[in-house]
Amino acid sequence: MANKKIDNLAIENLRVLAMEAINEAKSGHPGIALGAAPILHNLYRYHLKVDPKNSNWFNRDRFVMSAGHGSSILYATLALAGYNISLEDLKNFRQLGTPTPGHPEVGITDGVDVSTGPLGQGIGMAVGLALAESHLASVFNKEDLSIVDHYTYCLCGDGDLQEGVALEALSFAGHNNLNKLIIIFDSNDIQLDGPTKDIVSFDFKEYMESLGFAYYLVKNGENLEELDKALEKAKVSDKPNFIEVKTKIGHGSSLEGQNKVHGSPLPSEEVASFRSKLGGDAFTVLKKVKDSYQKREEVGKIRYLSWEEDLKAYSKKYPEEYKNFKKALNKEYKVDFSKLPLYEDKVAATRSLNQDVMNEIYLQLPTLFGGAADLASSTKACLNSSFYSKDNKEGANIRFGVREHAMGAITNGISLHSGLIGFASTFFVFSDYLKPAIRLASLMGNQVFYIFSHDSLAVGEDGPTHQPIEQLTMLRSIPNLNVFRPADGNELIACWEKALSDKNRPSVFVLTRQNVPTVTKSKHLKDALKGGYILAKEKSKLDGIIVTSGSECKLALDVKDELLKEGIDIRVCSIPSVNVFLSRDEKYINKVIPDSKNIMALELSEAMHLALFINRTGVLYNVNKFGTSGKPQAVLKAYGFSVEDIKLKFMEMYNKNK
Ligand SMILES: Cc1ncc(C[n+]2csc(CCOP(=O)(O)OP(=O)(O)O)c2C)c(N)n1
Repeated sequence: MANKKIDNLAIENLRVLAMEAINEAKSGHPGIALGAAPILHNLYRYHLKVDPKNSNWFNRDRFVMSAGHGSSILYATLALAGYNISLEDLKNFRQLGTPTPGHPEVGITDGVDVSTGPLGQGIGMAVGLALAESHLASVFNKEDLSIVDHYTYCLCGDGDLQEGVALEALSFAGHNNLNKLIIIFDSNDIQLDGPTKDIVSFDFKEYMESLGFAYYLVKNGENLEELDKALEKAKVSDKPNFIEVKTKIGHGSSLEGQNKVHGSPLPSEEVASFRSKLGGDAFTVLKKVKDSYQKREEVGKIRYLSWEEDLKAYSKKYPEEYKNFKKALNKEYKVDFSKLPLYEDKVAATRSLNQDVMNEIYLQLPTLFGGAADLASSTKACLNSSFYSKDNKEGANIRFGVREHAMGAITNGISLHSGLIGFASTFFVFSDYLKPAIRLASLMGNQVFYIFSHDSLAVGEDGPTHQPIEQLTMLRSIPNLNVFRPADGNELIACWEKALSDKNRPSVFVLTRQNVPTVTKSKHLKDALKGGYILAKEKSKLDGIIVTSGSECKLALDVKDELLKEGIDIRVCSIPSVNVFLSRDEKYINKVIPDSKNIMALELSEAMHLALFINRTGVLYNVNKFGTSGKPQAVLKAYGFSVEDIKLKFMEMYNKNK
């Protein structure tokens, strides 16, 4: 610790800035801001390897503020540390269009690596960042030159640690021995509604050690030396690290130690008195504090430049690896889709086809890194690579175990890291378990691929708990998310092409368990990229349309043939992605599905979004109750998904509209 007096001044200055921001906004969370200020100061002033003027430096230490409600103290620290956040921005804390939103958001605030706020998610994403670092280090580092080498720090609170996703992620980190992960626990014994003793009773030391972590206790969170020692030990530890720091919520305020200080501003007079004790005007930084942080900035710059030197040496000594490293970092890998197969009469489950397609893509895009929640053999989302483990960090397949929620959060961390694209896989019905992480990926514009198989009632024997009904609707309603439900291998390839081109958007692939025939021809492929197209045109007059997706495409084509025998001439439109289709211009959408009578939206799901394409003369042929256990064909028949039943319904609509 360089100068205790200046450190204390800096911490007080940070506290006052955070309080002023909260009071100006008349909202925010003073409790953690006051309690955890010494932790943030210590990290940014002494430990984090960052260059604030080059905040996206690949080899920087990552910091995740999992307790995202502590944004005020994070922003104040980032402003002091030299990031592109001004004191004016602090004044505009939580206001529309500012870089200082209510909770930290990646892409909005300079220096924020991860969007946080939904408690627990930050811990999962930190695990993903640490996992990405360890994998990339083993892929690119050489004995004489390390170009990937950083820590991942995560600050969390009681709330984070009570979430199931945290336990899933921490047990994953412990098992895989992610020793460059440093979790710092703001342990203040208080949460929003009251004392933590009313809610949890486990011993953190035993808990964390049992998960495979090294545990350190900092008895007094105000004691920077104690904190420093723990951080220094953590940095050389051969295990993942958990530092429990005893702090006081609302430190130094009239509400210190009370849950009331968690989330409401302090009286203005109290904030004014904090400021007058410190000196200077509101929203200012003392010169000594500024100078001290300036020194740190210089250190950061030197470390960055030294890495650049290493990289230069690496490029000379290992030109091929360097080329790949740069490509990975800049997402410059181009997949040549003409190298992928064209399916003609293949009959297979789309989950199996996906295994082939993904691996073809993987040959050209070696930055894929992910796995399944103990279902790789069923979902078939598995790369032609080995499995990652603490002894084989080069493996590109991850065994997430039955930890779906953490799998979602961890893959977010992987893709946010840069250099890798994460993928996650499970049964479609269990996409519910990843939903908060998928939502965050979409919000962050984070390119992650979700491979969900067993996509409908056709799951059969496993019954209603395993038969998705409402999941398509849930996912299709999330902004900035591609949801693909391809009919066959050719549509699947088109979906991948679109997913790969959307570098700031996650994509969901919804795949069948059961075999499906190839229904498309090469002429359809360009149109499939548009998210929706005419799969089978009417013969001579347009008597009606079936709008459908995935496995129901074949059903719709058979219904079309049957209707033709009755003199009814219909069109079949395949919509592998509603969101992609709706993003096309109106002219194209109307060309594919003109607003007309007799449109049936057909899907083995709740299908609310397909109903967008019908008017009051149309029919939504969907599933609006839970499924049932039985042989797949029997279940489908029982729920009306047979050619005969659909044909009858179509004719009923047609005759009614005559
Ligand atoms: C998943 C989720 N649930 C609930 C909340 C609302 N919330 C924000 S902070 C908080 C209390 C957390 O307590 P703790 O981590 O101890 O924070 P402290 O009170 O110490 O600041 C709650 C319930 C949230 N942000 N995310």
